[in-house]
Order: sequence, then structure tokens, then C-alpha cells
Amino acid sequence: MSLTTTLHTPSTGKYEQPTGLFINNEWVKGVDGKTFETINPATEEVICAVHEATEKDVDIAVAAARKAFEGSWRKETPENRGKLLVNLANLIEKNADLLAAVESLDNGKAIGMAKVDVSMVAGCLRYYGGWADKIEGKVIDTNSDTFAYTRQEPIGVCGQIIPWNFPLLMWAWKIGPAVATGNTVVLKTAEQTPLSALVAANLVKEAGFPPGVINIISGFGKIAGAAISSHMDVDKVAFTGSTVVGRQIMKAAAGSNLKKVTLELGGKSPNIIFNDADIENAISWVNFGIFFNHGQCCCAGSRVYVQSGIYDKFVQRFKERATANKVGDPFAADTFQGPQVSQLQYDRIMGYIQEGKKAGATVVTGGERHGDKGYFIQPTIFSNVTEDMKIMQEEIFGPVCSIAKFETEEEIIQKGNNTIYGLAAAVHTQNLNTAIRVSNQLRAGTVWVNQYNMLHHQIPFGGYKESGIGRELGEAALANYTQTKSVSIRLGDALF
Ligand code: TXE
Repeated sequence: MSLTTTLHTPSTGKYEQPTGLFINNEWVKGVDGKTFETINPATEEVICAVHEATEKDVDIAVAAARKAFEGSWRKETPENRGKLLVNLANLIEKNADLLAAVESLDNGKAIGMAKVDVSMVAGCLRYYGGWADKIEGKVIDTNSDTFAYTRQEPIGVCGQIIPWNFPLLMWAWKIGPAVATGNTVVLKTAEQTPLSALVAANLVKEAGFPPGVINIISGFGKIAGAAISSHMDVDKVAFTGSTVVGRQIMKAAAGSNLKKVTLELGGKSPNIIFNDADIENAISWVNFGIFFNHGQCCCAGSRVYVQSGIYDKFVQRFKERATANKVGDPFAADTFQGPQVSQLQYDRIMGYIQEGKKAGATVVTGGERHGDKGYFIQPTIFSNVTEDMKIMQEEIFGPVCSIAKFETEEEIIQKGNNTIYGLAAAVHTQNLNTAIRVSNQLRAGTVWVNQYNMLHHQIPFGGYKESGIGRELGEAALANYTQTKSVSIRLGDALF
């Protein structure tokens, strides 16, 4: 199989899709000559095959990243690192229509949302480009005989393993802070969605990054992903994905070279609506909170708690709102919800819907497949969901919302925190005191007030409890990719 193939997207027409592994700024085939196919989730048809990385390719990519790290990249000025990231951001914007189209084709996300993702990719890369020359240490005054200071140094070769729900955005969240701080990268995309990252890899070279700084490989978690997390020459692994695999990655890190680990994992985030909320606004945000990206968001507002005074009205109005969401062809301009990413995800979600029905929750709307081709699921709302039901406790990662009633603030804080996860939460109220009191007590890395899913590259994002370790975005992400060196210089005479 060659290293490119001609594909077609409904919005941009023909284009050349790279299919190789991007190592050392070159396109190569996997050593074992393996390939795998990627499926269009809207049609269930094969889009194309890409080359697959196995352990040997991970070794080659890590060696390339090591050579770059020890070589020219180590000496690159922070200013130039920043410029390269800004170049890349500009090229992403220049190629935005194609990148968004490839994202919709491979992932199934609605084209309008894919375009927003791509603009966030550029924003994130440019933001971290701005940080590159602002990574500073401190002078520490201990006594007059000592001059002590700290340096924030890069960690080294970073293995990065990303999921399929935001293929390009996760690419940027990982690459931006790693490269800004002087690390080199071997990034493995999710096997369901390899294509957009490969198109973007061409832009890495065009932006002027030296060979080996950013390496992008396609492959499976159990093979290439496991090889990265257990590799003796990878200094740090950053992972976004399921909590189950997050644990495996920590174990692999512990069992190999104790590489640094950051994890961004699952969630079951509470979205809380008080009696005094602006109900129409709250419904819009609850709808967006759960159905955006077809429910495939780690921070999805999947547990909706409504105070008893507005419960019935809320459920009725939310039903009307959700049934108006346009489900269908990702390339239609008015589509809000496309297909789930894969047959496996479709089956998992339908399994949870069956569970909910069996457990006695009320199906307010949805609960079935949408259409007869593609992995489409109707926007689904369950009401009268109790705390012990699986659909209230486990991450469904689909367009399925569980609603329950609450009476008091004390009760909702307890219920909001009644989960192993702690990624996000939201509070809808017009009372500022309620908003701040409740936000302070929710054990979640992000709390939105009167909005939902409003991520921004300047604002840190990450999980409490089993939702993860470390923070992405904002200044906080820089800490994931630097280590502190203390230098202490003797100014006076010998002490002993
Ligand atoms: O995730 P996996 P899956 C959650 C969500 C979803 C569930 C399963 O609940 O339903 O996970 O999705 C790589 N060593 N999230 O199965 O397996 C894999 O190749 C190293 C939440 O797709 O965690 C891919 O690149 N890597 C989430 C990445 O891990 C391994 C986003 C994610 O895949 C590996 C996605 C291994 N042993 C799913 N096994 C979020 N936090 O946003 C797999 N991988």
C-alpha cells in the first residue's frame, strides 16, 4: 500500500490523504507492513486503510524523538519554539475547511462543530506558542553565601495517546504545551480516527519543525499504545481515554521506567438546575451539555438534577428541545448530532439504554436507533432515575441523559458528589450565593455556572478523583511538561 490515497469529502471534494507513519518529518510504512481500515460512521463504509505502527515502529519513533531532544531541539531558542507553534496555528487556519471535513468524515461529527474544533486547535497552538518564551525559574534567597535558582526544564520524550472523540483538538492539547516547553513527542491517535492528525502532520513539516520533534503514528492501543506506555526511553506519558486504560497506563509506567504520567479520563458530571434558574437558558445548556458531540464528551453533563419546583415543567420543555435536535448527515449544515464513532460504541450505548429501561427509569424521549444505516442513536432522556441505577453511575459516552429530582441544597451537593468521577459539574441559578456555595463544594475539576461545555485554552481542565491526574490547558498544563531543577552556588568560603 502506498503512503497516500486520494479521498473525497462532501464539503471540500478530492484531496490527498497521507496514510503512513509520520516519523522524523518523513512518511514511512510500518516495519511489519501492517495496515488497518478506518470506517465512516455515518455510512458504515470503509474510508481507506492506513499504515499501522507496532512495537518496532514505536521504537523508531522514540529514537527519532530522543535524537531531536538531545540534539538541535534542546538548543532551539524558546522564541523560535513559539514561532513554530504560531506557524502551525496559522497553517491549521489556512487548511481549516479540509481539516474539518476530514474530521467529520472519519469521526462523524457535525461539520459545524468540526469547524469550531479546528478553530480551537489553532487557538490552543497559538496560546502555547505564546508561552514558549515565558517559562521561567526563580531566584531563591537562602543566605548571603549562596546563590540559588530554579530552572523549568523539559521532561524529554513524551508519549501521547489520544482518543477519537476530538481527534484534532486532543492532538493540539497534547502537542501545544509539550513542544512549547521544549519536549519532543510521539503521539498515537485512536484507531477509530487516524485521518485528521495525518493531514495535520504535513503542516508540522511545513511549519518548520525540525525532524523528530513531532512524530505521529496510527495504531492500536494494546500494541502501539502499550509499547509507548511501557517504553524505557519515553520520559512521560500523557493519556486521554477511558479510566480502565488509564489504570493500565499507570501500571505500565510503574513497571517500566517510572515515567511521569498525566491522565484525562472519564466522567459522570452533574448538571444541577435550581428552582430559580432561568429555565429556558438552563434547558439550552443542558441540551448542549449532554448532546453536544453526540454525548461523546468526557465532561458531558450526563446526570441532570432538577429541583422539585420546576421538575415537571423542565422535563417537558427539555423533551421538546431534545426532539428538535437535528440528527443525521454530518455534512448537512443544520445537523447537530451525527453518528456515534463506531459499532462498538453504538452497541455499548444501546446496552446502557436497555439497562435503563430494565431498571425502571422512564423514557421521556428517544431510546432507539435513528435511521437504518450508520451508528445513529436518538437523543435519549430518562427521567425518574435513581442513584443506584447504572445509567446514573457509569459513563455512557453517548446521547443519553439521566434526570432526577432533588429538594435541598444539602441533598444536591451529596448527590452531585456521589460518583467515582470528578471531571466537571454545572450549577444553574440566578442566586450568586447559591452558585458560589455549591460550586465550592462540588468535587470536580471544572464547575460551570449558567452554562456548560465552555472549554477555553486559557482555562485549566482536568479531573478530581478517578477522572484523572494533572491539568490540561492554561498555564497549569505547563507543569505537566516541565521539571524543576534547583541550582545552588556557593559564594562564600568552604563551610567544613
Ligand atoms: O477508549 P480507550 P475506548 C471512555 C468512554 C468510552 C470508553 C471506551 O466511556 O465509552 O472510554 O472508549 C488507546 N495501552 N472514553 O475503548 O480504549 C487507544 O488506542 C495504551 C473517555 O475507545 O481508553 C486510544 O488511542 N493505550 C475519553 C486511547 O487509548 C491504549 C475518550 C483511548 O482508548 C490501550 C475516549 C493500552 N492498553 C473514551 N488501550 C475521554 N476522557 O475523553 C487502548 N489504548
